[in-house]
Amino acid sequence: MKQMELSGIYFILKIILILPVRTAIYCYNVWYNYSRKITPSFVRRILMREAFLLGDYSTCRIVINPVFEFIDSFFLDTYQEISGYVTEKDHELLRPRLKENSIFLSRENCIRTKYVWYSKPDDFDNARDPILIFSHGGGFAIKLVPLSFNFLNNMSKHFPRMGIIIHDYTVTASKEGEHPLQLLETVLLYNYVTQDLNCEHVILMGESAGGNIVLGTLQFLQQSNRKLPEKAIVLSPWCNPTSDSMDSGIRNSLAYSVNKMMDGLSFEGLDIFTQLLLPQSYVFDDDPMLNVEQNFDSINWTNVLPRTKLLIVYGTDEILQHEIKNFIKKLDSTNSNNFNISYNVFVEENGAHIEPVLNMTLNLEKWSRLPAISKILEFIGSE
Ligand SMILES: *[C@@H]1O[C@H](CO)[C@@H](O)[C@H](O)[C@H]1NC(C)=O
Ligand SMILES: *[C@@H]1O[C@H](CO)[C@@H](O)[C@H](O)[C@H]1NC(C)=O
Ligand SMILES: CC(=O)N[C@H]1CO[C@H](CO)[C@@H](O)[C@@H]1O
Ligand SMILES: CC(=O)N[C@H]1CO[C@H](CO)[C@@H](O)[C@@H]1O
Repeated sequence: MKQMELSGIYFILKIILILPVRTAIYCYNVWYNYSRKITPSFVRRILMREAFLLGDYSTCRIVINPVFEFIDSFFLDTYQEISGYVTEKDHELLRPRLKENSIFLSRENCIRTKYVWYSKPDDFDNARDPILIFSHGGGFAIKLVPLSFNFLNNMSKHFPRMGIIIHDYTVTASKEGEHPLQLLETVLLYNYVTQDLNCEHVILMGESAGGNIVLGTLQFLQQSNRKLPEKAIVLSPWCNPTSDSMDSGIRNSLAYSVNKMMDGLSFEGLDIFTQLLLPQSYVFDDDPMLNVEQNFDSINWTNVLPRTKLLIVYGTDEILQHEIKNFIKKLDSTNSNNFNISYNVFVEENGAHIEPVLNMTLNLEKWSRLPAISKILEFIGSE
């Protein structure tokens, strides 16, 4: 306990003393070597990236998550809890991947998850009005980043008739958060929204690790013969969270040496998230619902795409773009009528990881005209 407190204090000291210096040096480097203008976005990217690297495995649990939860609580009502059991059909899908020590082997284990209505019109009509389920990112380990509230708030202003639910799934920074719990919790929430609330126009939205959860969930819903959501939006999805991109040499390629300086995410940071995520009691190496690009399952995606309209957004400054582009190519090669790169993909020029979610433009008019945002809004509003 004492040691944990100490490492928390040590982390905070480093944030105060080292972070400003590192950020200044890296910003200077981006300006001097790559001739990019240092915008507030660059300062934010580099601050986030370097702050995370000053911590270690325990930082998420002892500092970052408590601080984020504290700040989030000013913007959100209390989380509600729902619980349920894995159905027999779902269990059949999981069982081949479960090892002897998995807690999911028994169907007696109750699954619990938390969510909150971020926005709900007083006369919300379950049959007519759209409902958006938001799965936040943070490498499966971190809670909702408070910087997301500008995005969520303006989104709710722009679509006053749309319900927005934020999913507070169990993160890997807590001991019980082993994969595929995040997926099962998302399916549980989806069941609740579609069966208990009878919502008919569901949109799943996820950013980064949340994007991975959305892509896994779509496949799970399809394989378990559920009705799929009308739309899904993934922003900078982490496509291969447990595969090591070091092996493929991507990290050392020339293009990535530039992206590494520009992005808000680092390969070293991803490694920490991967270590926390690696399932102990689940066979994941060939799982198409986890490493969605590497283990791409074209048969299942051929069944998903006609049912769910998918939008993928990423930026050209991202270190994750290589696997996102490959994933898009694979989706495109299924030749679905409901997916083409010109409509279902938006590439943000000079955009970093999850840039649309973190953009701090306060004026609704201006915000809704930012290229990536305007595409997302148009997609949500489309028939
Ligand atoms: C791409 O999809 C959109 C929406 O489904 C459609 O309007 C458009 O015609 C398609 N474009 C091509 C080139 O197939
Ligand atoms: C928001 O996005 C626009 C367009 O990409 C960019 O010019 C602006 O600097 C961003 N603002 C912030 C505060 O992130
Ligand atoms: C027009 C409008 O409501 N814009 C809001 C976008 O979100 C930010 C952060 O919550 C608000 O400050 C703006 O007023
Ligand atoms: C390759 C393949 O068919 N993968 C899975 C797709 O979904 C079905 C169920 O709908 C599974 O049985 C397959 O294993």
